[in-house]
Amino acid sequence: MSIETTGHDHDPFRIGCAVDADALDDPVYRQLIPRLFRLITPENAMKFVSLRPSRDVFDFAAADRVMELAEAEGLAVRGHTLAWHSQLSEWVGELPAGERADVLRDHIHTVVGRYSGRIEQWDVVNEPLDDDGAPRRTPWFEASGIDYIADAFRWAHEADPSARLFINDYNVEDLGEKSDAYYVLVQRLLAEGVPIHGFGAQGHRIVGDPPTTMRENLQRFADLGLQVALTEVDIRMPVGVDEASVACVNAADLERQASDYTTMVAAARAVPECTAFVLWGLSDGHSWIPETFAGFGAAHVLDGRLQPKPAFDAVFGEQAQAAVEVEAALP
Ligand code: 9MR
Repeated sequence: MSIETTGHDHDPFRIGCAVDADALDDPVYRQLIPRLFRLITPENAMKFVSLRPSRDVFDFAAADRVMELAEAEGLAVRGHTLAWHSQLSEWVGELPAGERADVLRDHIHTVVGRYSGRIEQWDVVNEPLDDDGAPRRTPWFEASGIDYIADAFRWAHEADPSARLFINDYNVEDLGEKSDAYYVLVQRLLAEGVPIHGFGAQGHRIVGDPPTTMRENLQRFADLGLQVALTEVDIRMPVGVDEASVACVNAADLERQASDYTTMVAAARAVPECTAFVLWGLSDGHSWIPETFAGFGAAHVLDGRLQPKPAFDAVFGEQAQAAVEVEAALP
């Protein structure tokens, strides 16, 4: 499979996946990623808690491993994520609110600066709004109010003027209350001259409930001059166990899942400014879903034995070579 080189502002649509730095020790995992994907997102390695064991210490070991893979294989990287309320080191919450803005500025300058010129897109602020569109009461919000969002983008831009800077959230694929709130927020940030370049819709979905207005929704952000991306796609389904205690799924759900992936890929591809469609993990065996949603799983397009599911063709249909690449990577 040929891997095209990537530029910045006029990227073609790329299919990507989230990479678990620890799993890179597995040669099959390591080999399969560049065979299938042209873009990767570190799943956890660039989160605050991973990088910052204490205020004075930065630990870049896991993040650097993901960058080594990307650079060895010519893959674009989506950095994830700088200002988020989750996976935030406990010591941040213990700081007086007045010191937190300094910590965030230092964090963003150091992390974005370290990888300057090497990370194409950054999820600068992740999940800053609640489902009703109100600002989420995060430790960063408590410290600086809503201005922390603009500040974070400005600091990231100072540290790497070439990176495309995204705001990212879940439940914003379709038109609706939450995506409307983002639309208003992004317009305000742009009017204030804040360097924001992208809107990321995570795309965590449940089978049988595909987005219905995703193209229109993404296009309105694109029409503001932004890139858009599907940043963490998976489509979970109920998972049972058979008499031999083997996990099993309903065949009809696999077909519905393929149809839902088809719907999402088509809507994303229909927006010329959509630069990425990122699957969250490499397979059902590397997915956050079973640990988080009891009774659900099988959200990916590859199963736990790295075998393509019906949804695989929905995503890779235009690359007939993809299934051959999976086969070739298996022992
Ligand atoms: O996939 C990630 C999982 O390994 C972590 O335990 C979890 C902690 O919240 O975060 C997962 O990734 C999240 C992503 O960074 C932001 N959007 C929601 C994702 C699923 O929780």
